[in-house]
Amino acid sequence: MVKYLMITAIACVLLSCVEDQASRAIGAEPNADISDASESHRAGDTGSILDIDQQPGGSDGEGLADQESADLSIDASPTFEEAGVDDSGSSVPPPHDAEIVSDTSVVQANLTPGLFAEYFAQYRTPVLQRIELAIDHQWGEGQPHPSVPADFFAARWTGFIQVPEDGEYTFWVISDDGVRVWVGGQQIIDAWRFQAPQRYQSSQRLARGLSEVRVEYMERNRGAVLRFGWSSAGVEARLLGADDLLTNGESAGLPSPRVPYINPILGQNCPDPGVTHDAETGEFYAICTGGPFIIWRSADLVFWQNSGRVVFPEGKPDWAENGRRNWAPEIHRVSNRWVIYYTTVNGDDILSIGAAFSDSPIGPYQDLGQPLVEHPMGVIDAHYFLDDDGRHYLTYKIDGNATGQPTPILMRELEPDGLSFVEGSEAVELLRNDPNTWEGGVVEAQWLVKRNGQYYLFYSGNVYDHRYRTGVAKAGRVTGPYVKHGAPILGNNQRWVGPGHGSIVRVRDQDIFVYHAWPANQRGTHEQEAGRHILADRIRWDGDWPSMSDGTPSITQQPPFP
Ligand SMILES: [Ca+2]
Repeated sequence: MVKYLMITAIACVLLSCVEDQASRAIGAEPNADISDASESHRAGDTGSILDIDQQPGGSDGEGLADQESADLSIDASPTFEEAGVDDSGSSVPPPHDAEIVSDTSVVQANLTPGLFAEYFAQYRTPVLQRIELAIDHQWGEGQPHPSVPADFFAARWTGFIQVPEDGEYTFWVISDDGVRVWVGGQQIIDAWRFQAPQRYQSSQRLARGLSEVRVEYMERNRGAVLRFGWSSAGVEARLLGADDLLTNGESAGLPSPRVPYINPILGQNCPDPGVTHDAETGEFYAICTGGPFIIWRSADLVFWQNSGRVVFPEGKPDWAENGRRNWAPEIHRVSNRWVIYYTTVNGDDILSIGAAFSDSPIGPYQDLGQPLVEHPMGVIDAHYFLDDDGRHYLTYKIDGNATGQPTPILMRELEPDGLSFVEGSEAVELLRNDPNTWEGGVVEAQWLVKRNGQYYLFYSGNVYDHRYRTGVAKAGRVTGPYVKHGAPILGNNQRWVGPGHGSIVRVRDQDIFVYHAWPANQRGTHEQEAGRHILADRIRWDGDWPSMSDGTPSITQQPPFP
């Protein structure tokens, strides 16, 4: 954190050199570091920002909704100043309206021209804070600053507008992608969506003096534009600039803006995702079929990064055959540890279930040292379930379809450590495929939850290509009997096919189904080379059965997760 803040501060310093306006912008003593800063970066830093004669970027392909707006003359020359960020980050509370209205002159003494700008990488991580004298950004496909990525970032500007006289003012923005604006504590523009450049405006009666302003912005990818201006009977339409805007030079201390997401959440091959949420840290973890089981991590369930850790850095455990089949791992919090259940082949080359445990979700993992479940027909797709009476269970599928046999899904009670079965316990059959239905020769990839007093067993059926689907069955007791919903609850659409093999991730009171699906090709079958990407959709519990989106993977922007 400290290192990051230092980098940020230096970056701001570099910008502050550009227009030689440090004294103009910052009333407080300039930081000694400012004058010492190298100027070597400044041309690159500002080249795109100051290029104000460009038309707002058309890289999203649709151009401006209102071309007139691009012809507005611009008086304010945007410049950027060191924000004087302290080591504590953005913890300073915003000033109160009461202080401003009651004695404008006193407060103004502590204010400087411009707005306080904060940028968030991946909509979440603060990467840059600085004062900007105007919001006049035509970033195109470039980065706002070397510390800010070109795509998938958000920004917020806060401060005050100097209203010259009582009257009605029209505020306008041109934005690609989303924007929302508050003036005087009221939201006046709400265009919080991914979009090509659009112009929005809204009128507001304001009293002479200072009025609080907040602008929030989000960029997905491709072109990026944000310009913010106003007009009134006495103010010609123009950008809001240094004569209009004031800031106390401090962060508003608000959390990063939360933004919608669009599937996929991981646009690369990562089949059979086993996903979990660490309620203590708020982090999410995912592992997929294949290889040594790479452990992915995410702060928001939408942006994922390779943690750099794998479950099997040394290769397979000794009991396993050195085949390539490492399948369908799941990661679970089991009592006080993390346990990964996985499928591989035993010494007789028969699919078997193993387990490995760790004190940390990213390992290192210690293998149990022997198979946890074996079966002559092979056994795959282990899934752990903790019932609300404190009993632990493992469910798994007998891999009968490999030899034309049925595929019963069984369940057996585990000891609390999740690494052995309760003595005397027996496996109970929960579900079996019906070859005369959409399931064909397979049910598998089960995930069990208890909601509203009922047990719901999500599962996948049929061949794991474009024929794959997600179904659900329910029971009043954990051991069944389970009654099937019948039709799949998640099927194909023109963008995604074969949705299934998901995990249910519960965040606060929201269940989210995180699953894989193939990108569809033009024939409506799966795009083999693209692999199975990870998607996420909310589960609704508003009927007798759970449902998701329109019964197929969502393809439009979805609200942020809780
Ligand atoms: Ca864009």
